[in-house]
Amino acid sequence: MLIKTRRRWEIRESEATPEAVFTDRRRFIAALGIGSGLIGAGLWPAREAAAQTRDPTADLYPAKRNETYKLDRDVTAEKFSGDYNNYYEFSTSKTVTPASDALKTRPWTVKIGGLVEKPMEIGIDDLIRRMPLEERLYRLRCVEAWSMAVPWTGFPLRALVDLAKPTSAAKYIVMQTFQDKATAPGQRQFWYPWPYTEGLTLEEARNDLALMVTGVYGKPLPNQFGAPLRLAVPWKYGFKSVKAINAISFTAERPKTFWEGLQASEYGFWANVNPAVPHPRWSQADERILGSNDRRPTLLFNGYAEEVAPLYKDLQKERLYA
Ligand SMILES: Nc1nc2c(c(=O)[nH]1)N[C@H]1C(S)=C(S)[C@@H](COP(=O)(O)O)O[C@H]1N2
Ligand SMILES: [Mo]
Repeated sequence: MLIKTRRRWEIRESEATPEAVFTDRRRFIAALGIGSGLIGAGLWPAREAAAQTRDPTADLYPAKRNETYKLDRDVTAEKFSGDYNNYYEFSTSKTVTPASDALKTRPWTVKIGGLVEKPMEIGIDDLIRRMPLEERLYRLRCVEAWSMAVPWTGFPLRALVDLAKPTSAAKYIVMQTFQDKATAPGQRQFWYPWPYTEGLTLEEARNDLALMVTGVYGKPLPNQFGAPLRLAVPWKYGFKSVKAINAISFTAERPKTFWEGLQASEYGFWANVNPAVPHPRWSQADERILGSNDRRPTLLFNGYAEEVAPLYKDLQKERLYA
């Protein structure tokens, strides 16, 4: 066998090689059909092995990359992006594993309701198989002034909106995270407005950039990234990109979001990235690149102005950037 001796203390190739090489190697392993053999032999870290064997859609990864979406920087290594997460259901520190591994992501049902032609409940595997999966390289800018760049796999949110068929009265899409105090200790902290709730206008949801994410680094999403379904809206601060979604509804009213509920003066509904508009307590002018001490200037709409600025031309009276 090719990858036979791998000692526990040796670093994984995914950490040492560029992402593209990593993806190719995975494709190669999948082609040989030896993935499960490797897992069985204990050559993969246990946690990853569990995720790989459990996921009934694993055969869909890696998905073909959509080359439209380019980065202006290197992809962040998974050892950094997968080890520095915001996931308040599990911890308010950046170390959410292994706590987040307690979440069972199968079976998983997504409820779609509100102002739609026909409300439905759909199993996650059914949903994923009905949607056009692709890989996109996206930046993510957290409101805390750090950023990363990752290869998400997912499908355009627009495809889900089309499936749901909102009525003409619908103006917003609202997405919520699961609620389960037994597995998510953070949800026992009653002063947070659980469940984590986020929303977009329907026009934003239909923008090409809005992506529903089911995987990353060429494989199904590890739990700390928000498995089995999370949002990626890269022109907005990271807190808009809600994780572990199990309810989606269409409304006429703008939803009250989780962070708005906690501190409306600091975290609003729009939350578009803008280096010229400081957070009340810190500058947003630049950002720390995850996994390094390098800082880079933050860009308007996180570098996606060309794609999304037109969405806001008639909304200048709104508090668009916080
Ligand atoms: N359900 C839920 N979704 C969430 C959060 C959270 O605490 N709970 N944190 C948000 C924040 S602040 C950020 S920056 C991103 C972080 O995503 P990552 O951990 O994949 O980098 O997830 C967002 N989605
Ligand atoms: Mo964030």
